[in-house]
Amino acid sequence: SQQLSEFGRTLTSSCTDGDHPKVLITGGLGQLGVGLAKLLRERFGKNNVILSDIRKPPNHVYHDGPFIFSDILDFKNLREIVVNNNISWLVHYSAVLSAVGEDNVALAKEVNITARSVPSVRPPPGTPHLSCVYRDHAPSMACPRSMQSSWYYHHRFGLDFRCLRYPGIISADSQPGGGTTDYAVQIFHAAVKTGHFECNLSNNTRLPMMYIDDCVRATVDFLEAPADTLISRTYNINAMSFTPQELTQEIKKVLPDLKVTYNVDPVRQAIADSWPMALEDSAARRDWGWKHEYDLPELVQTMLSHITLGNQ
Ligand code: AKB
Repeated sequence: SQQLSEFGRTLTSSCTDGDHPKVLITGGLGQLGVGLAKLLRERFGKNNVILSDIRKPPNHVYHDGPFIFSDILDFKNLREIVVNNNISWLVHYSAVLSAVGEDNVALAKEVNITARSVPSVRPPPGTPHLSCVYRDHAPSMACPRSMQSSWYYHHRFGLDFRCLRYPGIISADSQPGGGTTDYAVQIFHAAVKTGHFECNLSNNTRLPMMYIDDCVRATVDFLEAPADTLISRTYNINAMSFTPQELTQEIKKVLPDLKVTYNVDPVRQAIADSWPMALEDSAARRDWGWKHEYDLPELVQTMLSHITLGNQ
């Protein structure tokens, strides 16, 4: 055990920058990872936040900070990355989103369930303070199976496991891929570019949603919340709920000529119909002070000004 703690100390002194955590974000090139990395790098320094993904990143990602090409399904490699980089916070954003998951159930199971079970993330010897934060990929109210083994490792080995269940996340400069809530991002781009949008959910489908800045801020607050304030390890967060029709009406206040037609995708519609219309997040508000800042009008103003400016 002395050898192990020596090993831990060596890594600690050579790999951390002061008291900052060393963070690995898997699935880091997706809709959420780049935004989270930006905020964490401002706080902890660029080299203390590593992105990993199974895609080759655009060049600017290399300039923004460290990137590792890695397949989340290669558990041995993931453990090597954690140990070799003295990772103390693992943010697990790798996910196959809902609609793509329906098309490829085997892959969705591997990525969303197997890869999240702890053998891949259990703290290896010498990194006893590993924290894991998972993005739960489907806003179901049930505790997903993928979290159960993390609970076990929390109780058995003290793994500081935390899970945040997000609603559909809406962002201007990064695109979701293969989700059921994607329409709520695509409509803004279509509204600005062509003035016409064909929606793949029915006009009265109500789903929970959040602007990305709220999502990133919530995630950092949750990561930093003292462990003794967390009565649970799994929290929902929510900001607003709306239907395609309500979103359209709000966008039309700024772009009155927007025309929305409906061509319902049965797969996405069935998924949406199985989800709750809102996520109950009173526990997050009570235990670690979660509070959203963006409601529907604020979201629409912000999205349209980002997209319009980006197109100039
Ligand atoms: C999806 O639509 O799959 C995701 C989600 C769970 O909200 N955006």
